[in-house]
Amino acid sequence: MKQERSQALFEEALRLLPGGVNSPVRAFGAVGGTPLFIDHADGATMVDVDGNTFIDFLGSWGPMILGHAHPDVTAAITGAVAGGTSFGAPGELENRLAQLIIDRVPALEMVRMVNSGTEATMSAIRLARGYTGRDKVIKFEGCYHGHGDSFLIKAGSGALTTGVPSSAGVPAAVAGETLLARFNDLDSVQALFQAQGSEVAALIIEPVAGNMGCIPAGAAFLAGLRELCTQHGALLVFDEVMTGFRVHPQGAQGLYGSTPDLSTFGKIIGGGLPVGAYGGRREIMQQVAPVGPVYQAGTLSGNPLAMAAGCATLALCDGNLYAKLEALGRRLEDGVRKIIRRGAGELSMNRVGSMFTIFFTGRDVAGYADVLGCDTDRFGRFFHHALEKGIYLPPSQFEAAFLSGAHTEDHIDQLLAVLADFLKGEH
Ligand code: KE4
Repeated sequence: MKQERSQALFEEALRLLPGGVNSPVRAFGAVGGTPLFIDHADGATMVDVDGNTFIDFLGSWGPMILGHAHPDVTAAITGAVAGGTSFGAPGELENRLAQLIIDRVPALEMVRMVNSGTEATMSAIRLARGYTGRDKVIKFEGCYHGHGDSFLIKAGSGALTTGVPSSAGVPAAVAGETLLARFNDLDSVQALFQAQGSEVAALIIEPVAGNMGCIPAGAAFLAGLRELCTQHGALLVFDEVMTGFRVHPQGAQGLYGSTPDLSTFGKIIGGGLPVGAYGGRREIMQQVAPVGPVYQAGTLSGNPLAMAAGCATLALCDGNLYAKLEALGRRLEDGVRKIIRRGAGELSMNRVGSMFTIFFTGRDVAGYADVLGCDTDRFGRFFHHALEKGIYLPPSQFEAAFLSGAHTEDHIDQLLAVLADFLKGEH
């Protein structure tokens, strides 16, 4: 595969940007090789600067549920841009997108728009702390909620899994306010609440994890989290930045029938433009400035172009789209399971709707410990085998892949053929 232009641009980028990228996972560190510079994309395909065409199963890490350059989204943005790009004052489109989100998620009475998923989760935790007057936060090993200090935490050696920084620059004092539990392990949560429940402001979870690969939470586990949070007066926060309007018209909370106290969103609600949001019951959200004491702000929050793209995207997230995504996802999963049954090699798969991960392990993957058993070198070889065959997957075993309304059965069959070919080549 020709890569001269990507290589030249990457060498230039290495002089300009840390690691040559504006977000670490794009640097191909987990799979090796030179990251491809994308020139343009349309529907389910992306074309790089060397003219290589790929079926895109990354979908920009989740936002592109309609596929790239959907004409309605493009028209909404170009229509809005003619009227100016930012005013720093309220605009009607902010009401429109807020209403679209609130109408779809029963647990929401109010939302606040921000510019990224990280801003949404950071703000939701600050709000939970302000609302409860408590400082501790419980999160789960393997879940990612953006790069806020309270989330860049790994389990410490302490008996109560008090957090320690997983990144330089995170103060130990901040890390000490984060407690770590194990995904799909209610006992690990119960132990934390029993020991420090009166200090816990919030428990935050990806209801379908996407950042250790795709791992759905068990329904009983989520129900148990709801009970524990209610019992101890902590807020239950669903981080739906990835799952929101991805796995169900009402997000994962609709899929599971759960009712979190706060929810965070991103990705799809911006249709590819920078948008995040957090929301919940009115009595909680009224604690947010300027009406309440919890401060949060942003120059470009509610930006008219981003609002236009989000409104156009959500308007098309209808029953037909979710039915199509489920049919395509089922076709893919059936195909992978058939390959697994043929005993082609140690392989596992999780899928929720149009979000999935193929794991290179022989074990079922229900939590972080299972993921750590994956053969990441084998995944790297598969990633590059697929790339050579015109298939663009997330460049890490610990990520979720996505389908869009622009994918077809033929795209699914091409991915299945590439997987089967790779496994055959291993023997
Ligand atoms: P952003 O700040 O990247 O918009 O959102 C942070 C975030 C919050 N919560 C969840 C559940 C998320 O998945 C994310 C971001 N997801 C990653 C993909 N693993 C974005 C890709 C990247 O970091 O470049």
